[in-house]
Amino acid sequence: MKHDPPLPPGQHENPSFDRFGLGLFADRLKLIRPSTPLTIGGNVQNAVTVTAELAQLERTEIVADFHCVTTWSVRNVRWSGYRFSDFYEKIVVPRCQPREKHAFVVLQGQDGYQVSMQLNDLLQSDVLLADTLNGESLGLDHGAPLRLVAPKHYGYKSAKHLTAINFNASAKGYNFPFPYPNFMDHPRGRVEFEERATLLPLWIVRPLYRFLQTGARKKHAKALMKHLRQHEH
Ligand SMILES: Nc1nc2c(c(=O)[nH]1)N[C@H]1C(S)=C(S)[C@@H](COP(=O)(O)O)O[C@H]1N2
Ligand SMILES: [Mo]
Repeated sequence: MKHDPPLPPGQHENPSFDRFGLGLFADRLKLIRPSTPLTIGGNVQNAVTVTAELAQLERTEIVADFHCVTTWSVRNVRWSGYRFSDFYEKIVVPRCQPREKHAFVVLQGQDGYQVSMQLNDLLQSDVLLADTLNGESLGLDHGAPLRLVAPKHYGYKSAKHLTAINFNASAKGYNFPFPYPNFMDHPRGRVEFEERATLLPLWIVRPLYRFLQTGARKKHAKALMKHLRQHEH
């Protein structure tokens, strides 16, 4: 029998990989289009919209554990798509000519979700713009048509249903929307260092998030079922 290494601190294994997210976005599946152009903007000379260019990049596959900040993890998830670093070097730099200061990147989803990450974290070789999960095109549940996957960061950094990527000098003003408190969005969110939240100590954050997990999972599952029922033919 294969023995998996222990999970990162404060995480427990969830047997299945389910749709998950902030409650506010659970019911926004009607906004998701199956193919959408990706807009690149922010502190760049030229904002551009890319559609076919992505497919010119080399495809790559990773297998990684997925860790949600609310303490659940799923082992060995297989994603494929394009390395963010390739996307940056081969599309963003030549086409958009980013201005000097753009250490933060804001990722926006078609559902209105947005989250920021440090550019140097995104340039790691295991960070993908992914369009398949376990060998199949991404479903509505897991971020169709294109999502970020940053395995060393908590799941909330892996924005689903990507529609825009903005290169900015700072992450200021890009917190989660009302009613979510600012402490929920850590500027880095690295799993290894348990960067779950700012301000609050882990002995409060862990049980609080673990408590919120069940409701969020149910809400996302219910909204997905409702959406699929309404759109079946
Ligand atoms: N667009 C969008 N991306 C999102 C979210 C969301 O609600 N909307 N939730 C985040 C959170 S908190 C987690 S844990 C993961 C869940 O990914 P999954 O639905 O594929 O399990 O997506 C992240 N990306
Ligand atoms: Mo999450």
